[in-house]
Amino acid sequence: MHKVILFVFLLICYSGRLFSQDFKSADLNNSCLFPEQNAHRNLINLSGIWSFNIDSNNVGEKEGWFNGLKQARPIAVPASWNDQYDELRDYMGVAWYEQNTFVPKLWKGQKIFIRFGSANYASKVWINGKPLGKHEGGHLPFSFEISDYIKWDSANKIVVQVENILKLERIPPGSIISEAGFNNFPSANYDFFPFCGLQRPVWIYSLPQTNITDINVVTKILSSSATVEIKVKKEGVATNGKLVLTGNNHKYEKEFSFVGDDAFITLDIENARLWNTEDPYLYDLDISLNNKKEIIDNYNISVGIRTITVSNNQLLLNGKPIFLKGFGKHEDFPILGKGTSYPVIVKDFSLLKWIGANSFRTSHYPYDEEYFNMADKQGILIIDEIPAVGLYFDKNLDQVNERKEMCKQQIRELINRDKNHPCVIMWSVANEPGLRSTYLKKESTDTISFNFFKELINTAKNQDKTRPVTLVGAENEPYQWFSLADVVCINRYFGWYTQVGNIAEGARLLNNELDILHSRFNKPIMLTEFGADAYPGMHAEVSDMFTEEYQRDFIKAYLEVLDSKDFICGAHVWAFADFKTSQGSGRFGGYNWKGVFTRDRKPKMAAYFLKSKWSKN
Ligand code: BDP
Repeated sequence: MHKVILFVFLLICYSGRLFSQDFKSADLNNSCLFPEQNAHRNLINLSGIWSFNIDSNNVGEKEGWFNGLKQARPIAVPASWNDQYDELRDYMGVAWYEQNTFVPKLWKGQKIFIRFGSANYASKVWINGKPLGKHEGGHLPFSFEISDYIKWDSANKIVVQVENILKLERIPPGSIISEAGFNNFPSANYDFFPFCGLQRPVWIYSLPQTNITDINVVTKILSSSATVEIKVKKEGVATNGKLVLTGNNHKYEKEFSFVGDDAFITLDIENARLWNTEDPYLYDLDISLNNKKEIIDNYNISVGIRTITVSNNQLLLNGKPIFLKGFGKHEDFPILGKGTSYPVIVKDFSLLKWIGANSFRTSHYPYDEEYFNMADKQGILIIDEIPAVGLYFDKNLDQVNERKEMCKQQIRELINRDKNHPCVIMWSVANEPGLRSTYLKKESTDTISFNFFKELINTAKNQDKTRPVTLVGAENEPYQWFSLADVVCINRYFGWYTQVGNIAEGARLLNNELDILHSRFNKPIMLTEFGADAYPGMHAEVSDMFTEEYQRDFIKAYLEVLDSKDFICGAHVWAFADFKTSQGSGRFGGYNWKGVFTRDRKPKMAAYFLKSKWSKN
């Protein structure tokens, strides 16, 4: 009898193992550098039409869909799945993608990886039926090594499970009930549509066995010269390397040796040509590894020599005060949803230049890496934000902690990805966090939220000692959080959500509050959001809410207040363009109409007003 029980027990354990596959979380060290094609490295871009199926009952894993989708329809990658088929618009569950591709035999013997620009929100990846790993968080890249799984004589089957179940403990939090201010569908605690899927390009790339795994560049400016400090990390047998920095009619060459896997090199640059918004000059840095005089790997990056600091109520670029003129934006466009689109990126930068802006915030999540390459080249400054929008504190401390750990993971991944871009001038660890009313504000709650943000800001500062860190605050939320930030960033809508229809009263309240914040913190203050909805083409002789005139007058009145204070370091209008939201009674047609450009990038009256103002100064 005992033997029978033991047998049944073992059978159950074994069949359980058949279904439970081992998924390791993606290793951050695999995605430090954007894949590059050169004499030693190779690249295949898997953008195109993939196969797709939704799995609303979540049976795919049990039924072995990772071996290939039996039923599927075409879907574009990169793009959100939501607007590619009508019935997918509001689908937030589990879905599967499949692509089959050869890997050239010439790549044999190299280290081969697959890299996802992002997968929103959580994903698992298989190749040729074998589990590779998993990743959580919807807007940052992750990679897995696939060298040992590749078939060289037939196509390789790549299958990805992506799910975007809106959950309270996620970043950003979904599925929240109206008490936090939102009552919308699909239900999310933030004001943009929860677009999902494989929204960024997917790459297969190769590296030599001995390769450069990471580069960290820090630039410093001395009185008449500058230094470029470079840390190179490698794996494999190389003991030496060489770097060449070229620019401004000079070439700086230096050979270096590794201590362990790291090498630190400092270059002194005489008469450095500094990177700034007027002259975004980029030097070219070429790093190579060599083995007995033969080059075995190299990597090329652009270097902008610049510093960004905060002092005396001002934000300083290269030691000189800079005023940030620009917008909060979204990755959002018809049909693509949040999918990467190079034409839209190019168009947005051309409009930023047209209007005279010098900056934007990646509200409310990290954008595609091409935004950063463009901004480096065009001298546009970026406040780089993790997807911590709609954070809230209530009595469920387990959920609060889960959100905190996910925020920290996203800070680490964000800085890992964007650290070498001169355009990135500040990290933002949250947008408009709030205390819920059920969470008794007088209790220990303030300590909990304060420590939460302290930990996030320290995480950013420990990883990057060269940039300011901030969090963006909403109306009526605790001021004490700002004591942790280098720049006080606030979003204000007096004259829109409150003091409705009364721009003058809104501007008066703004004026008063700015003075209070200044005397309390004595730090530079930035208005990271202010604006009004304008339905394109709606006009009135006396400006009424929702008309283009009201939006223009609102922005004008706010800018007048900001101009009158010398401690303001920036004004970002909300928003750059109209964007899709969940449905709600405050979101006419399922859109936020606060764009100064329409969703298809046509200027409203406010855009012409801003152009006339910003192009002048
Ligand atoms: C702010 C949010 C932003 C919203 C905006 C608005 O930061 O995401 O879209 O308000 O309501 O609260 O238009």
